[in-house]
Amino acid sequence: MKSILDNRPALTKEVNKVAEVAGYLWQKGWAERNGGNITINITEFVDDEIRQMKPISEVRTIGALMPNLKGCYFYCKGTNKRMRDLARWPMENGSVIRILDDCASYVIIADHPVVPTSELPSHLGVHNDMISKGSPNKASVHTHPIELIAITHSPKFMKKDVATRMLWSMIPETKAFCPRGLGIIPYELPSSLELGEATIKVLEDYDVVMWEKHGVFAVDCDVMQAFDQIDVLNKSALIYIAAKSMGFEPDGMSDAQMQEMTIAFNLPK
Ligand code: 2HA
Ligand code: ZN
Repeated sequence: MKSILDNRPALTKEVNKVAEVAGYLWQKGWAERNGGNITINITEFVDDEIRQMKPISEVRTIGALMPNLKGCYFYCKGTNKRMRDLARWPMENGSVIRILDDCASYVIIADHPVVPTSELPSHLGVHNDMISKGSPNKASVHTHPIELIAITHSPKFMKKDVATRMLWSMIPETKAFCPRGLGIIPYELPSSLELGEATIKVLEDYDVVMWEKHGVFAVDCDVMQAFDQIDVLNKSALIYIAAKSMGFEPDGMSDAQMQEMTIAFNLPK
């Protein structure tokens, strides 16, 4: 069977990275059932032949206006699809969509009429916003990392930057590789417009945001880097929990040690 990936090595590489990350999310226990979703702006890999491809779905509305996404193309995980299946069969568990000229609707163009993720309005809203700011970010990942979600069940960690400071102080790499920290979004209904809007707002100051008692949403230049940011944050949460289960509150790196590292690695304050 023909695939949009045939003879397109650059696009294939991007989709294969999504599949690899989907496998990690499953192995880490962050992607139960159909949990989580990934969207990638693949417009830079689209050629004339793809632009001519006929829709394989009816026209579907996004539910919000996305003025910067006219003629853009995205690979999206399918709604109700499993990350563990996507890891092996990315084009059966996700699809490529084209945003139409009204900036409010889309069609699926390949390979199968797999309907995109339930969080599509949040994801596309974020992509729309990143384009408006000239951001190089092309990937957005939503997943359910166990230990990071667990800390959101404590109100003290829901205060601005309390979780960020704790996570950064567990191991020097965390601030180095997630230099903007973890933004906090108080609980909102999954898939809601409110959740999407809050995500766009908090992403102005962070690359990874926490949806209280639900999961994280991360953006980066590619899917692997978005995954890495979540992974280093969750590693810190694991160290915190390991210390707590040994019966003590971890000291964390001191302010002086954090400061020294921030200067040495040229990180934002
Ligand atoms: O796609 O995780 O938040 C399943 C979800 C929705
Ligand atoms: Zn979710």
